[in-house]
Amino acid sequence: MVLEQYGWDARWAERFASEGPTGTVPGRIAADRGVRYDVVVAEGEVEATAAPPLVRAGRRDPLARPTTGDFVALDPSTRPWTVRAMLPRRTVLVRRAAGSMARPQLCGVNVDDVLIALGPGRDVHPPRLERWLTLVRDGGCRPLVVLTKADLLDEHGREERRRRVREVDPDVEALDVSAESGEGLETLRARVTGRTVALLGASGAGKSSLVNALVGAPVAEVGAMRREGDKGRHTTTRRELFALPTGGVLMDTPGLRELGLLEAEEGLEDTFDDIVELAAFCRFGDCGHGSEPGCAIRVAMVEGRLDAARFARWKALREESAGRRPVAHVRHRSPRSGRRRPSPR
Ligand SMILES: Nc1nc2c(ncn2[C@@H]2O[C@H](COP(=O)(O)OP(=O)(O)O)[C@@H](O)[C@H]2O)c(=O)[nH]1
Ligand SMILES: [Mg+2]
Ligand SMILES: [Zn+2]
Repeated sequence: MVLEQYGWDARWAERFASEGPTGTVPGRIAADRGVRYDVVVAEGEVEATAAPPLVRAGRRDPLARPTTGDFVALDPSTRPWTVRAMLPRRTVLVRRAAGSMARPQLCGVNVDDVLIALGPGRDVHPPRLERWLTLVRDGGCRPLVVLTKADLLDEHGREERRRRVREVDPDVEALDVSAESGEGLETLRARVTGRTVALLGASGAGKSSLVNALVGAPVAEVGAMRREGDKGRHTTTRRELFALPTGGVLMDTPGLRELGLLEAEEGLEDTFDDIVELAAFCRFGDCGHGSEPGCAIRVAMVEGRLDAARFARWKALREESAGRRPVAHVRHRSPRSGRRRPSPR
């Protein structure tokens, strides 16, 4: 049965038997396109829309709206099929944005494990890792730290990276992997068999490479950074749930991708607080820290109080997040959801 490849198990079957309305069949939402859903059912994949009561519930409370990863009860007699009910979620990954935007954003549901991808170098950033671990555990999911690009590190480098992770959390599971050499992939595949997993990590950490290695096909673009205008380009054709050939389900939703990026962005000011402090002394509030007169950062570099390489890293990271700013703006215009989707009326 196809649905079994998408995480259906005895516990879900039991839930469905007791809560599924008469005349419905079970399914799992594989892609959320706003008004329409792609749903995996026993026979394959169908298109469906939510029944009006579910749509209304979702308007009142965005977290109540069925989305990718949800197990649902469907009426197969309508065209498209109708999502009549949603089975209670096992886990809920929610991003609570800091500041004025109080509305929590639903990032992923029914995810068992979250793979936190950390690359070599400065990617093990303690405050950020701590935030991610908290977020994952608060959602009811299990974190698994995936130390990517292991082929780039010698034994000393690997031990150092593991040590940095242990310092944040001595008990979290951590695994060295390399999409390049294949190291650790068998262990990872075995570990995620029978589970629904999602990936979290900063851009460049090696998530897409890992997705492709796990799925066994180039479903994710490697080395691709989202830029202004990219958003939504693929949303009409993209799958968001992948059945892994070795068992297990991989979830890759825009909400999850955004979660990693935004969290990484917020961590930026913690890491580079010295630079942020200096920038406050620049003459112009919008100083680009180039040739502007009265630039406190340039003066600090000239006087040797600020390492030029460190400044360059900060600048690169900031430009990276600037490329993603439109995402944040969309969130403002449409606080009910992080995605640009047609309003469900
Ligand atoms: N050496 C090495 N490079 C890798 C590995 N995985 C990814 N990369 C490289 O790291 C860069 C970012 O990878 P990508 O998968 O796009 O990261 P993402 O931004 O997290 O999705 C690309 O240039 C990849 O080729 C790996 O296991 N080993
Ligand atoms: Mg990627
Ligand atoms: Zn400046």
